[in-house]
Amino acid sequence: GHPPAEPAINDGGLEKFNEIQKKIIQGLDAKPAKPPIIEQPFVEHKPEKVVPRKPIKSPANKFDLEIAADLNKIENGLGAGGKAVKLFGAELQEAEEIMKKEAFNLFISNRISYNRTLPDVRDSMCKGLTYDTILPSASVIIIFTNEAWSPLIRTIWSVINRSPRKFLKEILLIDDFSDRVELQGKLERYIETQLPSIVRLVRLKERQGLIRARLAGAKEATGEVIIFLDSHCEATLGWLEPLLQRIKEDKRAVLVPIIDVIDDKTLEYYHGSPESFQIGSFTWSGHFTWMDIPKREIKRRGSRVGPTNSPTMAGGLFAIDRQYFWDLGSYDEGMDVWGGENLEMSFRIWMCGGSLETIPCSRVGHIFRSFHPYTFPGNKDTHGINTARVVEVWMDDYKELFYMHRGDLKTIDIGDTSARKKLRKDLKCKSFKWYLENVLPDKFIMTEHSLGYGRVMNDAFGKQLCLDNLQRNEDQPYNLGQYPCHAQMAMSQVFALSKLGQLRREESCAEVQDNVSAEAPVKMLGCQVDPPEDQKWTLSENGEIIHQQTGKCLDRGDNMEQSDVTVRECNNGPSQIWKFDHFYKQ
Ligand code: LR7
Ligand code: MN
Repeated sequence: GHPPAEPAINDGGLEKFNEIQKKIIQGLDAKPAKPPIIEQPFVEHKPEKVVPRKPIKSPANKFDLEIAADLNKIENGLGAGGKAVKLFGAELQEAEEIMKKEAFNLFISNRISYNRTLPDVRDSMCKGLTYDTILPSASVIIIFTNEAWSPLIRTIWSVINRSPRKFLKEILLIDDFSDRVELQGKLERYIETQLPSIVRLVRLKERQGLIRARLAGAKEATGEVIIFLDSHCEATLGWLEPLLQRIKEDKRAVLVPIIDVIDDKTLEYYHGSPESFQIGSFTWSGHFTWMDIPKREIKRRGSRVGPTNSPTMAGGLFAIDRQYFWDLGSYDEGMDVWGGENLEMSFRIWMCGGSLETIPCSRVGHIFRSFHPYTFPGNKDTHGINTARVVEVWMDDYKELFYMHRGDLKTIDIGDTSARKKLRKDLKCKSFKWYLENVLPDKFIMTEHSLGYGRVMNDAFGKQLCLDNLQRNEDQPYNLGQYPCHAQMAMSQVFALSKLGQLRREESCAEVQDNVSAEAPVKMLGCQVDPPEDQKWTLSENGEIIHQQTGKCLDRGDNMEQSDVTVRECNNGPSQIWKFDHFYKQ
């Protein structure tokens, strides 16, 4: 094998590394990808009958004027049927200014009816399904911190308008210590005068973060099933019944709807093809991702609209039997603000005897925002710290794969996790290995499925370069790059040569076109379970990485700085000799 790696001579990438860290703290790197969107014909439907407003008991006050003024802003029919709203000129400019602060188009949202109609986006097979007349009752819990007024109110109305009254026991609004003016007295007044009495508001006395805010909601709830929603959602027709039906059948089934995209700029409710939805997965860096439904799961679930086993959930929108929520250990109270709780709960559900399922006939839209429009007290990387708690408690030795991407978190104080470790023991939960083998059997595990992994270094010309994704968007094909090696392994420089011959990252694989000329770029694109011929590589005795189909060698060129790598005719030169941090003999 190769000798162990020397520490990198010049860590020129530190600045960039810090840049990435900053992004992670802001949650930008952690943003889940939007599911793919395939347009289908638009079908409008009328909402359930709107609840009459309550007669106002207490005397009129200043908030009534504000509430009326808000209603005056609303333009008849704008955004109806979930259609996009487009702005021009001065309005567009004003909206863009607002978006910089709110992370979505509040200007448009304020003009769209709180009760707007939405398309019936469900698979046609859903309309043929029938549900029991007696189903468990639901408490819908909407947590928020400094959410803008109109998306919050629209979320509430969408639930009221599209949930059969006999199943909707209550809507609980949990205010995680907002200080936006309009969320103070005006909100109580709105609830009192405009909303049915099933809506209740609970104010937290200090900022708790979304995890403890949800816990507070669950403690207040009285329904048999609790359903959590983010505060910028819209529920569509028939969203509730299939969730309640499935929990009635199996109390240990935790359910997520299909989460549709509400466009952050136009407020369009996208209606993707019903067959194209994706389920949740995760990356070793500790982030939630979407994945296609594996063939074996399509076979197992039988029907296109059957409950679809999902390895993880996005976290914001899910239904769970209330008792089961507590029996299963609710949430890790040691987690702050945002991030990680969704993977914690996903692993826990599967490893401790439950199942996590996507219910295709239940569809709820969510505004995917480009940043978090609220503060992170202490400016902490809560996603990273929370995720470190997850890996310490649930991932056994596989936690090393996480630290490989987030070496910075290995030494940071993540608080006490002993209560959660005890919970895992008490519930007699299975191992993470079991989870990987049974719930995510196709997941690439670098330490088990490769011949070599880590940084891939080239020492030519007295200056070490490493393979690097150069921060290029991994959701689409990109050219494989190189960059001065980081002293510590950084996310952008983690690569592996898999036993199947893939030169890969976690989800992208290196490919070279068959009919290339003397020198050709190396494309990184989505890996496949059975790698195609043009994505196969071998490692020679002296460290060349040879593309099988073309017989060409991975080559650094004469580069000394950030650049793209290529393949060239093999020549045994130093620019073609690579070594991995970790290397196993074939
Ligand atoms: O300190 C806070 N207190 C809160 O009450 C921070 C947030 N919140 C509220 C906030 O107002 C919102 O209603 O918590 C909710 C979620 O916050 P978002 O909307 O900023 O989160 P997100 O949609 O960007 O992130 C997703 O991942 C999070 C991980 O912690 C949560 O689980 C979110 O609920 C989750 N959102 C979804 O799953 C919606 C679909 C997104 C996808 C994919
Ligand atoms: Mn959200």
